[in-house]
Amino acid sequence: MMQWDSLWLNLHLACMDDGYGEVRNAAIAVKEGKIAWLGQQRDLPSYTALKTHDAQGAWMTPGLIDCHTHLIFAGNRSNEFEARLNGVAYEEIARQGGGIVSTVRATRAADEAGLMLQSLPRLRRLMAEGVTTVEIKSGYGLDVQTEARILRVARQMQRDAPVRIKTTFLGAHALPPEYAGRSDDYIDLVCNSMLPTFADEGLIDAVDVFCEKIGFTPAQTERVFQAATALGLPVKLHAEQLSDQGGAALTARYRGLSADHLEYLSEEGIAAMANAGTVAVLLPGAFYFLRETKYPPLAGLRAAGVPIALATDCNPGTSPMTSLLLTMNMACTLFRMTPLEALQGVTCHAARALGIAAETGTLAVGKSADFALWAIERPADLAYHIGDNRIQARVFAGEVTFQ
Ligand code: DI6
Ligand code: FE
Repeated sequence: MMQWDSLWLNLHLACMDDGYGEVRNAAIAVKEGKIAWLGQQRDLPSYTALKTHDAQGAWMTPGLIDCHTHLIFAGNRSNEFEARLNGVAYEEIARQGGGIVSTVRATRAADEAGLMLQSLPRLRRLMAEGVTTVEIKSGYGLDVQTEARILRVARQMQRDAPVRIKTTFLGAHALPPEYAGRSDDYIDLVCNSMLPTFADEGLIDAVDVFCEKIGFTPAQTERVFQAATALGLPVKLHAEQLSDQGGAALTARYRGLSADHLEYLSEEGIAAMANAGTVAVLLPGAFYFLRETKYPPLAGLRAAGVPIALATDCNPGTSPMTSLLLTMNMACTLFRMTPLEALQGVTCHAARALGIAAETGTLAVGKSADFALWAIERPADLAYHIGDNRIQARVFAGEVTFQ
């Protein structure tokens, strides 16, 4: 006799383990926060369950995973958005102290409570769309105390809310004003002070760099990667967003978890990622908001078998969005990904991009009972609808967070 904590009946599963991994007329059981059984309802063994839910024909997917966000920051940059649309050039905005630096200034001025107050609503909007895991990067502090504050707020969010938060240190996001003209000195601070201090406090799950002409060079990126590797931390990279810096190939050399953006990714970069198992994270929100015209090489990534993940890239400058469902529609509409690829991109492939594929990202016995239930006719509906959230219930580690 199986003894379960909860059982979900009368539903269809998209397990996402092999394509959609559809199981129709299914049931799924939970014990101690993990999936204990799943299959066709007619094959249920004899059981007892403390709680039984009738899903009334809903579809169930793994909880969605947003594997690339900068969602902890203060202030916003709608003023720049309006100025640009009134004809003010980027350069003029930057000269007036706009851009990343203006968000850095606002974030440095906010305390932990202020950052939590401004950032928690963004996390909750993601969770309202069935997101059960969120990656949150630092990168708007650019000094020891503020970078630490962002990472501590991220850890606090996981303690306060029913969600899995993976933190990524992105101290090498931009050059802080006080280091103008001294980028190597700032990389020294990142490698010799920030990284060991934050790793020692257990604040970091992965390390990222913005490798770009307007960011940091491949050589500086490699210095950060070496420091991260010495601390046993995995790496990922903002790579080939605006130009080909060879960042994806560098990340593959360090067997990095993911290379992200990739509009300017080369054939060599694709091959290197395929060989290393590095996940391609595409960010259609930034592509759309910047009105980018260079598309990431989807056909090449597909042909090489590189896993493709998707994320909101939630940030105030280039992707002020908190909808992973809209991200899926953008990936299909703008990048021509299929609905299946889009759903893989926010479940199984996103889990790989965070190094947590053993824990979540598919519906499988032994994995965390992270689910989302949807009032849809087929899994493709999730990428098809625009601004029409069909969620019926969200479950994290077996606990129903809303239904
Ligand atoms: N790439 C981006 O698009 C964002 N950061 C990055 O590395 C921009 C962040 C901002 O403008 O605030
Ligand atoms: Fe980003």
